[in-house]
Amino acid sequence: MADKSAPSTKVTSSHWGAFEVDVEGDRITATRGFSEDPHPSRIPDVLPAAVHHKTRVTRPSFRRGWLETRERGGRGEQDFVELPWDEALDIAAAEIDRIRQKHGNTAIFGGSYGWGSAGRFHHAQSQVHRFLNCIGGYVASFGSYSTGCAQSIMPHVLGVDFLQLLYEHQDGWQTIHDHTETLVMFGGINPKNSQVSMGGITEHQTAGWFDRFAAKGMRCVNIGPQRTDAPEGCDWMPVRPGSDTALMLALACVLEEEGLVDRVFLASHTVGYDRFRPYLIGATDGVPKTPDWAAPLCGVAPEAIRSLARRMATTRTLITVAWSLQRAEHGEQPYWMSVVLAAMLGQIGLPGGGVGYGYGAIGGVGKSLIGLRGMTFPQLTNPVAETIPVARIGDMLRNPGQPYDFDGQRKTYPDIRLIYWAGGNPYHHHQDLNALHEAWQRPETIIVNEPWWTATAKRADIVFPATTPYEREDIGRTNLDDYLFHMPRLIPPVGQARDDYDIFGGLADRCGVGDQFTEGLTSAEWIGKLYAGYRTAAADTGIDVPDLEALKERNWVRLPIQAEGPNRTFFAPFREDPDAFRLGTPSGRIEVFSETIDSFGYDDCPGHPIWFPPSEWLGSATAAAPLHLVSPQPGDKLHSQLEAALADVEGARPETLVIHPDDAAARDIDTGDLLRVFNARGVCRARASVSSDINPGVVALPTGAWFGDPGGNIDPDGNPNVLTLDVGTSRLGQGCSAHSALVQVARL
Ligand SMILES: Nc1nc2c(c(=O)[nH]1)N[C@H]1C(S)=C(S)[C@@H](COP(=O)(O)OP(=O)(O)OC[C@H]3O[C@@H](n4cnc5c(=O)[nH]c(N)nc54)[C@H](O)[C@@H]3O)O[C@H]1N2
Ligand SMILES: Nc1nc2c(c(=O)[nH]1)N[C@H]1C(S)=C(S)[C@@H](COP(=O)(O)OP(=O)(O)OC[C@H]3O[C@@H](n4cnc5c(=O)[nH]c(N)nc54)[C@H](O)[C@@H]3O)O[C@H]1N2
Ligand SMILES: [Mo]
Repeated sequence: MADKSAPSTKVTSSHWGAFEVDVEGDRITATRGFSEDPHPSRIPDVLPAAVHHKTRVTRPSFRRGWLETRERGGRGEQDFVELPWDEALDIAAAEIDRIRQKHGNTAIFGGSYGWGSAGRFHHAQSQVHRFLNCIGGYVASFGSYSTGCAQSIMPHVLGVDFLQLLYEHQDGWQTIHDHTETLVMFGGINPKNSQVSMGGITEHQTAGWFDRFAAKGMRCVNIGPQRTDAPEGCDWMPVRPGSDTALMLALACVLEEEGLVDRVFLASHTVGYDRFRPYLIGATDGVPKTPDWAAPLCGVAPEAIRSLARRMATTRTLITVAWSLQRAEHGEQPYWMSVVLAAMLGQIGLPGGGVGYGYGAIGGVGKSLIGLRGMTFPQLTNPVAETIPVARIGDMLRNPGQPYDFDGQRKTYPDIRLIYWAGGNPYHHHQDLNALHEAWQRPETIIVNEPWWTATAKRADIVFPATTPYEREDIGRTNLDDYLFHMPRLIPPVGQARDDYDIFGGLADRCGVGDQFTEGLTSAEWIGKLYAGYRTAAADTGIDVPDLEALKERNWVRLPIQAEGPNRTFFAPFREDPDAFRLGTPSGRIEVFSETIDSFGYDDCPGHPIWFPPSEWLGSATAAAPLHLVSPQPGDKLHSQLEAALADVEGARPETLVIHPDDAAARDIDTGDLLRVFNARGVCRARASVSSDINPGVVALPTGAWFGDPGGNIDPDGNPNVLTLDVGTSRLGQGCSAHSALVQVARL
């Protein structure tokens, strides 16, 4: 522990990058950007206030109705009773035991989705999963809110795990810089989002790359509802949200009409184009997918579509697609269609050509690093096989025992009696929060480990106060970054907060699996053990990393793992010899038509890409809900983290809603006005920002505000998830459909 009298400064790591922290006595007093970072994030500015905020959970707390009578309703409405740690752990362990004895481990939901914090040992999700595995397992969740739909569709189309594709088989920024002439960005590439990366991003470089692209004369086209989704200097082609597939089909149709299709590539490297082409040219449904057909759907003039298609066919073109496009109803389609369009252009496997996903979504995409094994706290094996697609939690709670479809499987929702959440905030991340609040009353018991009184903590029965990364020692190291950090313990735990490891250790002891959970090791011993394993694996790759004592001394090191020269993705050898380097699809080729998907018989995701209008988009706008709401990631924070202190900043809440001048004028709205944003699902407040950087008919309200009162009451700080639609992307992907929502806006 720091000497109380001597102020000190240390560097620590986080999902938004490294930063310096000043400590005086028991308090964090200030933060500053890290010296090696060309564009440090401002997110930690509010960190000192957040860490010591009055909304910290300071003691184990029990919802009164649950403690007294085990009553289920009333979550989110009752006060909490504080108990000493030992008694609290006794009660929680007895309840966990009761549920698993009576209903079995399939009655425990431990998916516990969320970003938690960046340190590798105190990774809350690994901690809760390991604990639950020790006591016989839990119902887990598959995929992420970020890319769940892509994780289902892309293996069928490209034969590769989507996350592996993202981090190992896409062109790096240098290759794009050297070779790409036209960068066509569906959903943009936003330096605001690449501020963040899972486990950390130390040098923020995306904006710097775009300066270099501009200097080189690369043509960068941002296709989407907001100009601000790409750096200044990019062309903006405004499209209606949810219509990208129609636009891609029209681009493909121009290639067909004008003889620009690379038929040799299609014949040698793909299967099923002959099954798709009749749909494209209208032979199957009498509707050729021409620019004239697409124009009223996507709002782009036919001539602009034609000239973009010609340019794509005659220059080295990289198509990039933001993850946001698959966080929408029928999100499978723009992802699949982007591959088909790239295949028709015939540039897949050429440097700087083809298609890529999520550049700018997080900072790690596009970095070319030599792969080094990361550091993870082993979760052990889950004896329970049941999982749900991560974004179907509301459906799971509403429909126990009911069947549903997912990626070719007929599955049944489990009957959940106990939820354990650590390191995530479903009342931030899930859609249609008023409906979730209803479904959330059903389980018998909900336990949450949290540093702050988030909306999720307030809706739990048992809340254990967790430390933040600044109150414990850890290691910061991810495969997406070339820095390694010792994250020192900077201050003592706030209140009676404990590390997740100690909370689960205490529960494991009481459930009779203490030795299995801890293996007899303290957290310091675990960190030493995991780090030693990491260091040995690094040495096997020829990379020398300091021993733990030396790393503690130095605080951080930069690892020599930057890949030299243009990177070669597996599409390059596949291009050269598709028989020797088969893809992992059934045909070994890119699947324009998938016999597998076709065999599922899904009317919402047939055997080739197809245009489906979403149930909520501008094409289905009504008088009651005439505007399309997109709810992107917040620029000034990570999801709902540090929200407590941000909400105190003068003028920061309610959250800002961007609206076009025409839509504002029709409602007599000026910048700064307080607004009511509403639809049949809910109501929230927001503050207007009138701007022509957004499409008419579209409004943008970022995620991140904490959810307030349930029910018909107005959500005060502006959480867009009171308005969003909680349906799966389709029976194939079952991803979240956050970006498909219609709303109305009025002055408050
Ligand atoms: N409308 C709409 N909704 C969306 C999206 C969208 O685009 N639009 N995007 C979705 C996406 S992609 C994502 S990834 C999700 C993000 O949703 P989440 O990952 O759930 O959001 P976070 O706010 O990061 O939640 C992390 C929680 O962990 C807590 N925490 C931090 N450190 C620790 C720790 O050490 N221990 C414990 N026990 N807790 C800790 C934090 O206080 C915080 O409450 O949101 C999704 N929701
Ligand atoms: N600062 C910050 N950065 C973050 C995060 C954060 O919380 N804060 N979260 C991180 C996480 S977990 C993730 S998953 C990534 C997400 O990365 P993305 O999925 O790329 O991010 P979003 O911000 O949801 O969406 C980007 C833009 O897509 C546009 N868009 C929405 N719908 C459509 C559509 O139908 N068509 C087109 N063409 N465009 C559309 C919107 O204008 C939106 O601004 O961001 C990461 N980066
Ligand atoms: Mo995400």
